[in-house]
Amino acid sequence: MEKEKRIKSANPQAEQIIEWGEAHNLTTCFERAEKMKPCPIGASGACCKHCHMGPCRLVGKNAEEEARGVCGATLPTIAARNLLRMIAAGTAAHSDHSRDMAMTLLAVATGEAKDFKITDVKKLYRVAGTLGIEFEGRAVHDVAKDAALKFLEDFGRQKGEINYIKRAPEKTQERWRKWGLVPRGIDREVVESMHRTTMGVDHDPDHLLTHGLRTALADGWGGSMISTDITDILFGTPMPVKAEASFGIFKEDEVNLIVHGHEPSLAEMIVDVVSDPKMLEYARSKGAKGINLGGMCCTANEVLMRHGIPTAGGFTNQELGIMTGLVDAITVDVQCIMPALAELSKKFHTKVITTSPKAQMPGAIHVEYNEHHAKEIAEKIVRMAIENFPNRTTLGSHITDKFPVIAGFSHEYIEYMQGGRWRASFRPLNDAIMAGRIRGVVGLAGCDNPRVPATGLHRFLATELIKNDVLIVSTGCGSAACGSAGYLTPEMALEHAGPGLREVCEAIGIPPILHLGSCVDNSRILTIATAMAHEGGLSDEIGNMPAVGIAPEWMSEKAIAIGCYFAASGVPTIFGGESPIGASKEVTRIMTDVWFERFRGCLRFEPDPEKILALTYDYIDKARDRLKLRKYERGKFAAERVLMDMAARRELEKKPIAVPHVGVGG
Ligand code: SF4
Ligand code: MSK
Repeated sequence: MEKEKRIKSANPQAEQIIEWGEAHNLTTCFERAEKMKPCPIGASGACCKHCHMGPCRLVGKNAEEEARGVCGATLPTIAARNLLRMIAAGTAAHSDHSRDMAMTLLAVATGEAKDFKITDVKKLYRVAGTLGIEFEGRAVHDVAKDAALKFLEDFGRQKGEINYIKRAPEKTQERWRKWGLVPRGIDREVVESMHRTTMGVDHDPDHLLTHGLRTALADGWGGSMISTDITDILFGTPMPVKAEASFGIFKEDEVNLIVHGHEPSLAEMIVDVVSDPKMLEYARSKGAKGINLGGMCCTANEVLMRHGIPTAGGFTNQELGIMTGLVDAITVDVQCIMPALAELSKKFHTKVITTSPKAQMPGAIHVEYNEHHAKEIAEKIVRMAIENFPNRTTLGSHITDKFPVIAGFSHEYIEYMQGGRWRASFRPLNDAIMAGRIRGVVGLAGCDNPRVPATGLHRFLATELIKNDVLIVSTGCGSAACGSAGYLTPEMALEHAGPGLREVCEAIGIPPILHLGSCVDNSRILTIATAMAHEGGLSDEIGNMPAVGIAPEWMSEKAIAIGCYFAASGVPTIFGGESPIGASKEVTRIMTDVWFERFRGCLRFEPDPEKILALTYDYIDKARDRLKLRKYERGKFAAERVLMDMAARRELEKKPIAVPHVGVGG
């Protein structure tokens, strides 16, 4: 009997390219994922290779109680150490990206990075306010320099607390202080994680995991939040823009250049350079009608949010993009870049260009980026793409489908859209949740993964959740998955949202899925949750809100760091797939029950998407019960406190103009 063919991607265009690749003997992550079965011992966290007496694999019926590594380590110790190392790696990735942003801000402030400027001065001032930096009557660049130096202190601080901890609701901070979670310095927490997990140091699973949460908070309220704020200051705080998504963004008659990875600075400069008339003329001289810039993964999200640059999609689309045969050059910087790109590109005409001093790839061309010469480097890259256009052949799976996308929902804009310049607030959203129009809020984040029909879980959960009146805020490749399915439009609300959510979306004019940005922009979710807590009527801390985080197709260690800072901040978080610490019942118990008890958040793993939904509704509905909110019933709302009644308006008029309660500045 013929073996049933597995669907590799839920994106029909992606599936078409995969099939074309298979017919042309081109291998992708989808085929490699089929061949490379995960080792069940490592996959469940039961393997330790932290010293050369091992690797030790703790398996067997009573492994939890009886198995020991050569040194005597138990299964819970080994699983907890494995998780802590994942958190440390994820935190390091986000935060090293953030450090580069702080260095760029400093170079802009001191005039060494002449090609950049401070775009959002208001945001700089709000950030300065939070950091305790005087800004009135001072030169913008002096304020920016002080802010950059203050941010850089957060990386190397040995004692004390990272700056942004004080942006969290008081009650959330109290929980952190009670359990010793407040990070001192970002680098310090990462280094201590590596120290504690080396052979013969910390052996208590709860103690290890507590430090894991401290390290994760150094990411969420440290590295990631700093990066989001600096990116907004330098390149502008996003507001809604129209764009397009999927493989149809590539143009047959134009030079196609893709920016892929995570760091936004070079991509921002490329955005400028591609519209330079001299460059367009150069492109025309090579037979192209223009230069078409597109994005991939989170660099895509950065330039999509601020300039409406189209995205070819998320993580699993990167090889497929090259297989369209239409990509003349792809620049990559750091994180989520498949090393397979270089080899694959040799079968086409595509140039793969590595740009980070930290990341090179055999077979790729290296053009090192440096913010002091940003424009010159961007021009060199654009020229390389143009010069490669005449080398294009007809080889490739040319796809024309693309979908409209509305992106650009910064937390500042979300506040603004609920009341305008004078009455910006989170009142309407809180009221809609209280009335039962909106059942709750889900942060749908994380990667897409070739081990499941890629993007399929994002699509399934997004449609089910909005049908049940759950507002979605999305980031990273979760957003790309929704965008490539055509879900990031207001029409999605009309066609698919439940009656309550639809009403709210229509009243405010928003899609039911709000694209908040890249993976580091998960920090915007923390800021939104904090603003909701400050607004009143729901919970006075992030914990106990009718809110859940979901990363159904996660693959990166960064996702684990995000899941843990959500958990520590008070958001129950559900990841898809098998648990990477599933071998240990004790570690699983700590991360679900113990963390929920202490922080009102947790991190759990659930491979069944229907169960992910059931768990999500359970967390949301129980939070509604605890807050004594009206029981959610689809289509039935409490007698309404109108989106904005007079009393609420008067109350809001008293507030300072458009300064978020926490917003960027606290
Ligand atoms: Fe084995 Fe212990 Fe060494 Fe880990 S640290 S490899 S459990 S001996
Ligand atoms: S790029 S971490 S695959 S979201 Fe931010 Fe996407 Fe996950 Fe990378």
